[in-house]
Amino acid sequence: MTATSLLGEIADVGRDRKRGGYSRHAFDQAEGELRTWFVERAQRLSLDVETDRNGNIWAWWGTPGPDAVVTGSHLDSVPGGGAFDGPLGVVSALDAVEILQAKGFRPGKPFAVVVFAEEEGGRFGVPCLGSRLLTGTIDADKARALKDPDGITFAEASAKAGHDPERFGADPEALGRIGRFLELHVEQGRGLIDLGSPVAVGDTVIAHGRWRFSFSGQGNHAGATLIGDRHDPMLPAAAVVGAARRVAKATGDGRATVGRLVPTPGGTNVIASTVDLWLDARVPGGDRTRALVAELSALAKEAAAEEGCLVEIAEESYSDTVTFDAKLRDDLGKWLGGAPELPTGAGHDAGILAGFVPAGMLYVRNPTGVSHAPEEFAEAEDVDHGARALATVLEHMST
Ligand code: HGY
Ligand code: MN
Ligand code: MN
Ligand code: MN
Repeated sequence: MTATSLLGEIADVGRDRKRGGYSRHAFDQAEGELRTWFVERAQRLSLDVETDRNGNIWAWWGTPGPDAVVTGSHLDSVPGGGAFDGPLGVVSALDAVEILQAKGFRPGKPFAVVVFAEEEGGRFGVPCLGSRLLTGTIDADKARALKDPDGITFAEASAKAGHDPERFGADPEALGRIGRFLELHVEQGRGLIDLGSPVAVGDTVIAHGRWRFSFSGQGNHAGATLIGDRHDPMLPAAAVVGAARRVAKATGDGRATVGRLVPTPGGTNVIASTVDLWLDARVPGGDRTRALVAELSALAKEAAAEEGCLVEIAEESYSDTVTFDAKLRDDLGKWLGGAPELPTGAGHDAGILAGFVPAGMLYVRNPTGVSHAPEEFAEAEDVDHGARALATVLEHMST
């Protein structure tokens, strides 16, 4: 494909998935349309498509088998996300196959393009749900019971989309086939802008996790209730939001975000009875992420007690710092003529798989440096450069 048509396809995929509003699991109708797009695009390349027990979609170039070269990413998005986070990796993987097929290359090993389900955790709350299930790093019962903001469970959503949630769980056969995994992804920061390079090789993913803080107080009348008679859960919640920035800043390189805060019942003239907020915390190295969360938890309990409220804090997901396979990382750099290496603060399916198979990443420059927002972008020539770079390294890996 030409760079422009490649960019156009990514924009189309990105737009399609936006129709789903907040991120949807691969089983959901919005993702269903994306699945249809992926299956049709893969079949045009004579790839054989199958969906595994956990809803991840595999497009095989030749017969599935051991020591497979696997590349791909995800199609789901965050609420209000851009078009490139996920689709760039999937479209580039298909384009890389097209490039290799056009030059008459045939892989000397089993080869697959994969789309992992629910990577953002935007619907069911746990990121990389499809790759965590595949690798057995999330309990299948816990996964089945995960609820979306409308109270629909992952099991219900999956069954509605024609899957059997009872089959969820570790898939040693599918995992055992992967020889090496490589994910191409749009960069989600300014690294490549500052390096002045269109492509970089990933080296680490910093530790990251999500915690739910549930504050409960006394719902009441906004006008008739004197300040001294209030137990307003919004107060300790607000204290945590402010402290998250202060505590993260104090670590020097940590990040803490409250992007989602839900008061119940949520009336303008009603003092909330409960307030739920979700903390996304990420600090490079060691146990510093959990230390940051412990500091914020202590503050939350103190602020809740001061307002005569209660608080419950639950860890919803956590991933330790990941370092990608050193040999693959070095080979990628060599095959790409010395592309720079880049750490990332964003989580990826490659980060989950890195705990089980040699995994690596390639990043493509994002000239805005913005991600998880509509401004997320990649120039046509960088998109094209990324797809060709992916084709180059996949040829080496598959020979
Ligand atoms: O949240 C992340 O780090 C990634 O974009 N899923
Ligand atoms: Mn993302
Ligand atoms: Mn992503
Ligand atoms: Mn990812």
